Amino acid sequence: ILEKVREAVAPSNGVPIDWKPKSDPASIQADVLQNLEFTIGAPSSKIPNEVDVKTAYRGVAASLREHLIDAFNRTQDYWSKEDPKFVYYLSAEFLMGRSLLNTVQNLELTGPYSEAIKKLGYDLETLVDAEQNAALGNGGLGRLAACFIDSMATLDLPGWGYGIRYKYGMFKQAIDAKGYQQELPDIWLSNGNPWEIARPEITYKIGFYGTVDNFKWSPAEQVIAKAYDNPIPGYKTNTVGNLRLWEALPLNEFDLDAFNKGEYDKAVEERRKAEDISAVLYPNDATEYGKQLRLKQQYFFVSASIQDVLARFKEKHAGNWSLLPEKAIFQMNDTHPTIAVAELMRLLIDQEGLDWDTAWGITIKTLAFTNHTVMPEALEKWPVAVLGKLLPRHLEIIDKIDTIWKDSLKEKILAQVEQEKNSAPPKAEPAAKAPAKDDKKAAEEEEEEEEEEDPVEAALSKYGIITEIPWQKDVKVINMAYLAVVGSKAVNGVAAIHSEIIKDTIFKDFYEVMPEKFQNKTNGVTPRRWLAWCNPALAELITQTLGTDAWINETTLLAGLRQHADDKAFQAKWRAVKHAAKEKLSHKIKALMGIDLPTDPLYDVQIKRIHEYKRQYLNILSLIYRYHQIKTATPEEKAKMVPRVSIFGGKAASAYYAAKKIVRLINRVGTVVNSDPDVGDLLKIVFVPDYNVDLAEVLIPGAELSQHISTAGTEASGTSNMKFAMNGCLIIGTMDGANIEIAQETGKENMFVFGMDAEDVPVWREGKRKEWKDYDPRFVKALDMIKSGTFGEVDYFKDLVESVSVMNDHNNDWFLVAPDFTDYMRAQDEVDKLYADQDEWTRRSILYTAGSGFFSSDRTIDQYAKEIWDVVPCKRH
Ligand code: B1N
Repeated sequence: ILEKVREAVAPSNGVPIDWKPKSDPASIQADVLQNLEFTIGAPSSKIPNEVDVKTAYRGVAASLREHLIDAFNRTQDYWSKEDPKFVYYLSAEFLMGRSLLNTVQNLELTGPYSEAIKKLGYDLETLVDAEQNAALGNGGLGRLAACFIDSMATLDLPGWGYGIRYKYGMFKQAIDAKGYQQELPDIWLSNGNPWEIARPEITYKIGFYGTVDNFKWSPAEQVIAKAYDNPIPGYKTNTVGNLRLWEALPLNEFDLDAFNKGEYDKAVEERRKAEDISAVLYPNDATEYGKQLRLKQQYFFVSASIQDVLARFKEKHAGNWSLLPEKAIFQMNDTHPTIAVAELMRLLIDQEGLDWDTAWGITIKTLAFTNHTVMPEALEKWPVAVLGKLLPRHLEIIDKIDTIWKDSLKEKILAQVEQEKNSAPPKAEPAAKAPAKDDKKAAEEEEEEEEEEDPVEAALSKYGIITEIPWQKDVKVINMAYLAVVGSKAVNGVAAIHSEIIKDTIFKDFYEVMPEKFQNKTNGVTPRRWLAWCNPALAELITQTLGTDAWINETTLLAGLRQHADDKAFQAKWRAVKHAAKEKLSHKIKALMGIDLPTDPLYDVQIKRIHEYKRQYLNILSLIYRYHQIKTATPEEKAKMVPRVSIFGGKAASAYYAAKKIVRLINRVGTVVNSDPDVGDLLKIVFVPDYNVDLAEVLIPGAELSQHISTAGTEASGTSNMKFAMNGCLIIGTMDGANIEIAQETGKENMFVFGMDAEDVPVWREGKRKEWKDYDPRFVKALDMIKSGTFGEVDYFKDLVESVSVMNDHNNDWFLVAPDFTDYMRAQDEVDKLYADQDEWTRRSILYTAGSGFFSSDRTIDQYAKEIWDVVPCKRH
C-alpha cells in the first residue's frame, strides 16, 4: 500500500519522492524550522531566535523523531516480514535518562545537527540540557534494562522492551537547609515527550478482582492498557528497536449519569482508579512493601504485554501454539513481572483452549528469569489473601503449579528420606525409664507426636511456592521467585559471585533438583552512553590512540590501550582529559549548589542508592576521622596531606529511616567541614542532590576514585563500578558483586581492595562478632565526634551511632561497618600514597579503561541471546 501511495504522489517526471528524511545541515535546518512552527506551534514571528531553549529543544527533537521513525518503521516492517524469534524484556523499570544526545549520536547525525542548530542560534549542548530525565526506574536494575535495549538494537537482535509508562517517575530529591532529604514529584511529561509514539489503536483489557466459576474468571473491574512506543536506535546500524510502555485508562471514560446528579467525584472515580495504576513508580530500590497497587501495576503491564505478543503470534501462526517457544521468549527482570508465569498459563488455557500439560510445556520454554538481589526484603512474597482477591484465577493456577511441582519431586524425596533413615544411627533407647508422668501430660505428648510432620512432607515444604512465613504462622504467601524458577527455562544471576551465591542460598534446594537451569550473565553497560557520548574528549583520545573508533562497538579493543600505559606523553594527555572533566564537574556543582570546588584535589565519588548494605556510612565515618586529623595536624603534617574532594549522591527510599539519617549525616558533616577555615582545600564534602542519570554522565567522567564498598555478599553486581572503570576511574572496593570480575580484568593489584570477603561474612555474623571488641580507635573517635555534637543533632544521630557500636545485640551492625573499618582505612592510606605519584596513578587509570571491555552490555546481551534466548540478529541492509 505504501509503495502505491508513494507512486501516486510521485512528481510528474515519474521519479518517486524519496521519503527518507534528509541528513545535510541545510535540510535539517529547514526541517527544524518547519517542526518548530507546525509540530510545536511556535509563532513564526519568534522562530528561531526568540523561542526559549525548551521550545528549541522540542523543535530539534521533533525533527530527529522523523529520522527515528523512518528507521523504526523500516526495521519493524522487516522483522515482521522475516518473522524471526523475538525476545521481550519484561521490566517494571526502564531508567532511560535523556534521549536527545543519544539519538543524534546513535543515528550518526551529530555533525549535521550541531551545524544546523548553530545556524539557528543555539548549541547542541544547551538543548541537550533542556531535556527532562526519563527516570522510570530506581537505580541499577532499571538502568540495566535501558542499557540492554540499547545493546539489543545495536546487535540487530529482534527484541522489544515492555514496561509501564509511569506518569511520575523516580521522585526528585531536595536537601533542605538542615540536611534532610525531601521528596518532590517528578513531573517528567510536563514539557511533552517527543520520543514516544502514542498508539491509541493498540489497547488491551486488563481485569482485576471478581470470581472464578468452574475455571472461568469474571473480573469485577477492568481497565484499558494503551500502548506507547519508544524507538530505540542502535549504533552503526539501521536497526531501531522498540520499548513499548503501557498507560492505564478507564474502560468507561465518564459516568455522565452520576455527573448529571451532581456526584462529580463519583463521575470520575473510575477514571481516577484506573489512572492510578500507571501513575507512580514505587521508589523502593531493593526493598519491598507489599502494597496491593504494586501487584496491580505488575499484573497490568505483564498481561498487556503477553496479550500483545500472543495477538501478533496468532496473526501469523493461528492455532500453532507449539511454535510459540520458537518465536518468542520473555525475560523477566527480577520478580516484579513473574506473575507472567500464571498469566501465560491462563491465556493459553482459558482463552486459547489448550490443556494444562500442553500449556505448561510451552510456558516453561517461553519464560526466563533474572534474579538481582539476595536481600530478603526484596524477594517478593505476596500474601495469598492479597493475590487471591485481586487475581483469583491466577491463584488457582499458581496453586496447581505448586501441587504438580511438589508431586514431581515426591519420588526423589522419598528415596532421599529412605536413604537418610538407613544411614542414620538407630535412636538410642533411654537408659532408664523416665519417671512416670501424670496421665494428662503423657496424653498431650502423644498428641504432639501424632502431629509431627511426615518426613516426606517436611522435606517437600522447602520447595513450596506457596508457604507459611516463619515469623507469621498461618499467613500463607506466594514466593514469586520460586514461582519464576519453576516456570522458567533458565535462571540467572548478574555477576559471577552472585550467581554462585544464589545457588548456595536462596535457591539452594531448587538448584539441587535442577542444576541445568542455573546460569550467570554478568551485567554490562552501554559503552555508547557511558563512555563515548558522556566523555567525548576521552573517546577522541582513545580513537586517536587506537587508530579506529571500532572500540565503541567492540570494547575488547580497548585492551590496545595497555601498550600505551607507560608512555609518559600519553599519560600527560590522559591526565589533561581527566582534568578537563573534573573542571566540568566542578562547574556543574557550582551551578547546582553554589559551592566552589578546587580541581587539583583527588576527586572521590560514591553515587548510588543510599542503603545500609552499600555502606555510605563507612565512607562518611572515615571522612569524619580525616577531618579530625586535619584539625589536629601541625602545618608540616598538613603540607603532606593529600587534598580530597568527596562527593556523594543518591536517594533514600522515602520510608527507609536509617538511609535518611545517613543522608542527613553526610550533609551535616559537609556543612561543618566545608565552612571550617582550618580545613581549606584539604577536604571538601558535597552531597549532590537529586542524583540521576544525567548527573552521572558528568560525575563519572570527572571521578578519579570511586567507592563500591558494600558488605561482601550483598551487592549482586553493581553497574556504576563498570562505568567508572571505563572512564579510567580507580576503584576502592570490597570483593563483592562485579568488583571481583573488574579486579580480574584490570588487575587486582590496581584496585584498592579491602574488607572481609563473602565467605568470612557469615562466619563473622554467626560467631566471631560475639566476642569481638577490637574497635579501631579512629572509628571510636569518629563516633565520639558525632555523639559529642560536632555536627549537631546529637539525639537524631543517636541510634545511627548505636547501630554500629553495640555488638551484643544480634541485629546490630549487620553490615560490618565496625569490623571492616580498619582495613578500609588502610586502603584509603594507599589511595593517598598513590595519588601523590601522579604518573603511577595515571598508568593505572589507563589500565582500568583498557580492562573494561568485558563490561559492555553488548557482551552481556550476546550471551543472553546465545545461551538463553536463542535469538539471532536480523539486520535490514
Ligand atoms: O540490580 C542491579 C545490580 O547491579 C545491583 O547490584 C542490584 O542491587 C540491583 C526491588 C530492586 N537488585 N534489586 C533491585 C530494584 C527495585 C525494586 O523495587 C529490587 N535492584 C537491584 C542490576 O542487576
